[in-house]
Amino acid sequence: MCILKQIAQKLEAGDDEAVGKLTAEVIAGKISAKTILDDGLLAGMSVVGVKFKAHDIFLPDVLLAAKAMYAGMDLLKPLLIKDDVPTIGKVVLGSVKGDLHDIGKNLVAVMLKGAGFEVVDLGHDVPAEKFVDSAIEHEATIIGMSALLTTTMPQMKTVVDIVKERGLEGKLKLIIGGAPVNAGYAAEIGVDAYGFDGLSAVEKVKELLEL
Ligand code: B1M
Repeated sequence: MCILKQIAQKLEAGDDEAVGKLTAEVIAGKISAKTILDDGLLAGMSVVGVKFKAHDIFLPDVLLAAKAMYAGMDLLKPLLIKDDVPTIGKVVLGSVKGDLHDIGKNLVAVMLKGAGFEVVDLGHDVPAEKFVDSAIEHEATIIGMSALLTTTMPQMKTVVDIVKERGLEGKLKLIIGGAPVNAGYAAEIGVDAYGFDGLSAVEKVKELLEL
């Protein structure tokens, strides 16, 4: 069986040791980091999502899959973030309040860093005020928010409202992403951009900064 398929299957099975070992093997075999990410790790995680929704697997299985995802991602990170890339802008990034999902947000951080952005990673379960306070503190011009739950999406609008209340509209640009959000929702709540994945987040942030 193709080694990328094996990675996907071991991730589904929550076998972090095997995912780490196989990922190291494919890296040595000179397969690109993007291919390993897309066709190995993300392919496995997408099956986990489908099975979880269908109640074929349960929360502990998803937690193990997430651990296995990180075993692979940790090895890919240095390949996706090149050294000595000049900084082209600063982004404050986090998963919104109530949301513990951080794999996608961390991938977006890796892609942004790889493109030369400095990322202030606020982690997950980030209160709305903290996004704005941190942007001011770190003199960042972009706030990036990730949400994976329909119940946490409204937190993004709360950040928009705080930005408006503080008269920071135009000074701070906002980008959102995550499985339940889309361009329509971005327009509805009045953020500046929507990123479908890490690569599109990079493109959108560059557009916002006119780079
Ligand atoms: Co949860 N979970 N989960 N989960 N989980 C989902 C999201 C769910 C869709 C599963 C399902 O039902 N099929 C469902 C949400 C349903 C909904 O709201 N409509 C769900 C649920 C219900 C829950 C709990 C409520 C379960 C429970 O407790 N009963 C609970 C909530 C916890 C909480 O947050 N308060 C929960 C918990 C968990 C774990 C902790 C076990 C674990 C997260 C571990 C972690 O992140 N450290 C987990 C996982 C792993 C998932 C699934 C299976 C996979 C998510 C993932 O990491 N995908 C997920 C199913 C799914 O999404 N299909 C599911 C891989 C990741 C790379 O993709 O995060 O989409 P993603 O990020 C992408 C893009 O969205 C985009 O770029 C990324 C790279 O391509 N992107 C951005 C993301 N953020 C961006 C920001 C940007 C731009 C692009 O700009 C700033």
